[in-house]
Amino acid sequence: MHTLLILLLSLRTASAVSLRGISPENLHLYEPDPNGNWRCLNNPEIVIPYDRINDDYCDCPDGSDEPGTNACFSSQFFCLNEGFKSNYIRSWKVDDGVCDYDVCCDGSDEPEGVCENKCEQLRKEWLENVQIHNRNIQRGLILKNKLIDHAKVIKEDLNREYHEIESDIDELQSFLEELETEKKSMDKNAVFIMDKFKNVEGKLDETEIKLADSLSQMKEYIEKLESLEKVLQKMNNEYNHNFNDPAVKSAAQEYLNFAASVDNTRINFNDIIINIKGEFDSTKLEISNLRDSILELKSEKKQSELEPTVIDHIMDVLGTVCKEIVEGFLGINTETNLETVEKGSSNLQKKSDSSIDDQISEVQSTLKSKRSKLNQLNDELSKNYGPDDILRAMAECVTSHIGDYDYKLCLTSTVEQINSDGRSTRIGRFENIQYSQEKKNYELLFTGGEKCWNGPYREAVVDIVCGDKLGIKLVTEPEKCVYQFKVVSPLGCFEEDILTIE
Ligand code: MAN
Repeated sequence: MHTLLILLLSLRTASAVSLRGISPENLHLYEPDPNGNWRCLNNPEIVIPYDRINDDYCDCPDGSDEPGTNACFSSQFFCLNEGFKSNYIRSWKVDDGVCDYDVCCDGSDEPEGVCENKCEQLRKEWLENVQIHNRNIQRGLILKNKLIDHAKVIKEDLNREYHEIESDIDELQSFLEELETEKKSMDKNAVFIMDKFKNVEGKLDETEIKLADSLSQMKEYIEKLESLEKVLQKMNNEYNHNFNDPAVKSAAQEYLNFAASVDNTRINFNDIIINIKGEFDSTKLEISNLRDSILELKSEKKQSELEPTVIDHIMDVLGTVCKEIVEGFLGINTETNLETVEKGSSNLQKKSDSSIDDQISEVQSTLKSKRSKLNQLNDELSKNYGPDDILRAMAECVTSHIGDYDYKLCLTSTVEQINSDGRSTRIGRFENIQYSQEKKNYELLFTGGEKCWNGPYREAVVDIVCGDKLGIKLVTEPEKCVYQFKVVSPLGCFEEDILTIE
């Protein structure tokens, strides 16, 4: 009987206790013990009568005895928000006369009848917002994927260009080596040609001297012959025919026979000498011109003009001409061996119209510019352009007027601040992109901006949020010359940000 009474009493007490502010899953924590008592949740040593739960007096240090009143500052009030999302509200906001619909849409944070239940209306609004949010992310994701595809193509193109330039450099390098080797051998051949010509020209000089000597001897003989002729002529004209001297008669007759056999037109030996000398000089000039042309052609590499057969032919003709002149008039064996000029010397010229030196410097300068392009490409390829290299496809710029300035942001190059006079101040150059755990999104760092008067070099952090079109939403300057941008872009859209509706 006694036990039954206690049980009935405790049941009566339990039913009188308000379980306001307790979530259904925590209800089991708020059951009385067999003695009708209850222990503070985080301080089980403190035992209070069960009916002191929600009696508007704070008994437990953790506030667990007052989940449905504002008696304990630290406790949390549970709003069921049926039909929408359940929530907890800080207990000091309970029964304060304010309907905290943002947390308790069912109005349960205030006494019954004070706040109407707005859960259905708020859920509708929330659903609309979720749909807008999700549509925004989905649109952004489609664009983001297109950008990723484009970035892939850009990177492939860069890689292809890199490899093409790399193989161009290899080819140019071996061509340069070839040209340098050829230049060395050409220099050797030039010396060889000069030697041969010196030899030929020396021999011609000697021959010229011998020729001059022989001609003057001949002139002397001819003069002597002429004076002898004059003596005989005189004797023939003046001898006394009455003296029958057979020796004189015979000599006079011999002279007359001789005079009759000789052509009356006297050979002018001076003219002959002048002619021979003239021909000799012109041959020497031709040889000297030939030498100059060979050397010139060698350096200019005019293939067509310096085929081996052409050179050989010139040499042959000159050799014969010299021989003919000298041997024809004097019978001197000149031994002028022009054929000994090495025929191989003509193979110096074999490639293009420009001289080998010009070609070498042209190849060197092409190599230089190709190498610098290769370095640029290497830098470009090793730059961090974010997830899937997406920024490679985002070299776009956007300008917005915010506060006193226009801000021009080019995602992969620079950020500028432009004042009303149109003067631009560089805030920074694109340095890096990194994922911020805190912001759950990407941020771009721009550094190396113009120096701030009496301050640091300007720099900026650009936070990205999801959007389908690049746009600057906000610019702040939390510290002097350190700027914070909030920018929308598909780059900030993530699949996992799509909200699900239960
Ligand atoms: C300019 C702007 C400002 C900056 C000051 C610093 O006015 O770049 O953003 O704070 O210079 O002197």
